[in-house]
Order: sequence, then C-alpha cells, then structure tokens
Amino acid sequence: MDQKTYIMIKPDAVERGLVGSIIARFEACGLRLERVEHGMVTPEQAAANYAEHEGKPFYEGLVEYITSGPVVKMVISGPEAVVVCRKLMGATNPRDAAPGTIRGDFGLTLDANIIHGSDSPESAEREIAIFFG
Ligand code: IDP
Ligand code: MG
Repeated sequence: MDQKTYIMIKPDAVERGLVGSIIARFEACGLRLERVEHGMVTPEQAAANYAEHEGKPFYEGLVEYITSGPVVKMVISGPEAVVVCRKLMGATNPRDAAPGTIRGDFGLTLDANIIHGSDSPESAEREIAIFFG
C-alpha cells in the first residue's frame, strides 16, 4: 500500500540550484510528487518540526538555519515511501553518507545537510499537517 512522507529541500540546496537534481532522484525510482511548494518555513513550523531536538546544543542553530531562506516542501508517495526516501537521502552527516545518496553526493556539513525527510509514518503524518495542514 502506498505511503506518504514529508520531504523538504533545505535552504542551502535551494540556493545552490539543486532542486531539480534532487527531485529527479525520487521520481527516478518511481515515487510520486503529491504536493510541492516553494517558500519560507515560519519559526512556529520549525519549532514544531524539530520539537524532538529542543534543548540540544544544535537546536537554536537548526531553527535559525531552516528559517533563513526559501525551502522546497513536498509530499512524496509510493510503496514504503518513508524508508525508501530515507535511503535515497543517506546518513544525517554527509561525511558518513554513501556516494550515490543525496547527502553523500551534494552535502558537506552536518548543519547544512541538503534535505529533511520524515523518519516514520507517524512523523510523516505529523509533518505533513505542519506544512500542508
Ligand atoms: P535527520 O535529518 O537525518 O532525521 P536528525 O537527527 O533528526 O537527523 O537531526 C535533524 C537535523 O538536525 C539534521 O538533519 C541536521 O541538519 C541537524 N543536526 C543533527 N545533529 C546535529 C549536530 O550534532 N550538530 C549540528 N546539526 C545537527
Ligand atoms: Mg530527523
């Protein structure tokens, strides 16, 4: 059965003109774009999306960064979309992400790591509501 996931291309990748290259990777394996929106993330949306990280040393910088410039917000669907998208994205730290993954090919640092993707079907539902609700 098809699943939906929330994917967000982060400000550094939008600034660098990587949007088309990144979306092509999801489409190439058969996933579908259900919703796409270019725009800013509000501080409220950032706080809700990253609530699990509140209090961690990198939290303030993360919220500042994700609200610093336009992002591309997406709902992507397909069989096992959550885990498939995470696999295409690669490890959180681009230095650990395998070549061939989005973070491995386009990223360099942990704070500007190109892309966000929901980590479970429950997170996906919550995050889709935050950004498209
Ligand atoms: P994920 O994006 O792969 O799900 P999370 O652990 O949920 O990774 O972290 C959310 C985001 O916070 C990461 O994508 C990264 O941009 C940032 N981040 C995570 N850990 C650190 C850190 O130790 N220093 C700086 N930024 C971090
Ligand atoms: Mg996460």
